[in-house]
Amino acid sequence: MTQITSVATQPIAGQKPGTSGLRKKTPVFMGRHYLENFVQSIFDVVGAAGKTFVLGGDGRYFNDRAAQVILRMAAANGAARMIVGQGAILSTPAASHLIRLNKTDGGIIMSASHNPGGPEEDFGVKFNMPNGGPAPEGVTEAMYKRTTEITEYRVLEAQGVDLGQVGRHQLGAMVVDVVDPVSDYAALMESLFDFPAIRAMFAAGFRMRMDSMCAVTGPYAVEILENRLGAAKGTCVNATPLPDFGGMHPDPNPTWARALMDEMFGPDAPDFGAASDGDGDRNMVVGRGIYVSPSDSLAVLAANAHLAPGYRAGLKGIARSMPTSAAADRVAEALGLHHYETPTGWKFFGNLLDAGKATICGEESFGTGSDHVREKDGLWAVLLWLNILAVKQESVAKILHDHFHRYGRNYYSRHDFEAIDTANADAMFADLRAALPGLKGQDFDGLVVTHADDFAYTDPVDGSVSTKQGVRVLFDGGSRAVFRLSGTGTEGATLRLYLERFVTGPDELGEDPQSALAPVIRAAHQIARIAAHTGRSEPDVVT
Ligand code: VG1
Ligand code: CO
Repeated sequence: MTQITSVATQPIAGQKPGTSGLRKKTPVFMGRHYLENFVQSIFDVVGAAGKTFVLGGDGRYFNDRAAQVILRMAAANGAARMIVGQGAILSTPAASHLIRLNKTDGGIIMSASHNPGGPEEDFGVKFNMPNGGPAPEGVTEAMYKRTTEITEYRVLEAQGVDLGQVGRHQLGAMVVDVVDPVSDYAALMESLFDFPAIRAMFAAGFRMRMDSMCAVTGPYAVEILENRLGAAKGTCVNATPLPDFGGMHPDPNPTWARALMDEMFGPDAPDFGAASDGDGDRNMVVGRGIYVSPSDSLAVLAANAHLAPGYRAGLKGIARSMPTSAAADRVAEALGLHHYETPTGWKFFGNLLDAGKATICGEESFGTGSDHVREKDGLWAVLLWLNILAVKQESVAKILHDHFHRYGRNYYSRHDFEAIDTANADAMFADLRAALPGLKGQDFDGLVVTHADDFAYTDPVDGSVSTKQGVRVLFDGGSRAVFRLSGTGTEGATLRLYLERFVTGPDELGEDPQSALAPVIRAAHQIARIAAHTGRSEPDVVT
């Protein structure tokens, strides 16, 4: 007999979801009642009785044990059925797809995404809605409020379910369906892209390197790229998900995906390179000898999406997060489409996608996706690039070059200053916000401020308002600096400084972004007095 136990608990401070779910150091998550309090708060807000949820994670340390706890709590809270990826594995986009495909009541994803994993690193939990997208702010706020009042949680006294075994299991009165994490997702990709054309390109000798960074996309990449599309064996590297991501930082950018960058800029570089993050929603793409910035990737994908069968009818609109460069806006304007500017975080795209206002969305942080799911999707972006390359029969370098000549170039870079003392970061933003009204008209190193504000967003679908989403300073000539504090870190504060400068062309299209942006970088440092507040004058990570 299985029995439901109510366990007395007390609120634990700080269980406030950030940009994407609740992320903490793994030992914090493994602490007494920590996971349980948060999961019970999720169920208290969304209700579990009689419902069906999807459950999976990126395979990081504690993923397997957390899954068993969540299952026993779901059963105790009266859930009817859980759909779980085999081994408790699901990439974030695959989870989003399963939520939609099975018309479930939502899903729980165990991931701290691009944050490192391991006993001393990070863990995370987020809830996705029945539309497959991350819970909006109103819902995560309610969950947080619940964590501040919680007095008990419910758990089923039972042995764990064998999650290694695909098929139907029973946990108390609840059904647990363990599913292959890859097959439904792979079928979705096959429905969107011209697999025969991509297969023909590989068969003709096209070479690629896909670096899964020992995180969740390995099995997906091997099945889709090597097995279904015929890419050479060994195309996929670091393709086995490991609990500590092999000690790597599973964040696909030029700093953390160094080995891929070296390969792509080396003497015998493949035609195309890509990497993805911990939970598989981010992507970095690289051509032979050329890096594609995420903002440019979004613009190129939007401009060429019609070459893929899933987007042949054209796009309904294009959305980007505010700090993302305006390169995609220029494509939207050329195509006569609406474009939208949202706060950082994929949850803000959900309503636009549901309402049919946007088809393609993107963020500067290596995230691109479309209305096929309600999350950003790393492999989707890689496959759309492959589809475009297969149809155009041109190199990545040529495609980018032509794109810049047609639309102009938005030079772009993000500078991250990590692990800043939180009080110092807060003081810097307080000063910056106080200075905003007086900035207009001021000259910083030859750049004159035309507009400065704290970005606020009114959702065009449900009218909800999100304030304090990043400080923007616009300069004459179309340059821009944006300041934000990260909402995904687990240690101190991280300042994100986003820099942009537009050049129409045809001259000056081939500069190094850091030198093209040098005046904007200097102005940004002066305006926010970064060194005075943080003691830092150089960023830790440049993307
Ligand atoms: C970062 C990125 C943001 C992204 C978020 C989640 O947030 O800037 O664009 O949506 O991570 O991505 P922040 O608050 O640290 O800037 V993931 O792949 O970590 O789910
Ligand atoms: Co991610």
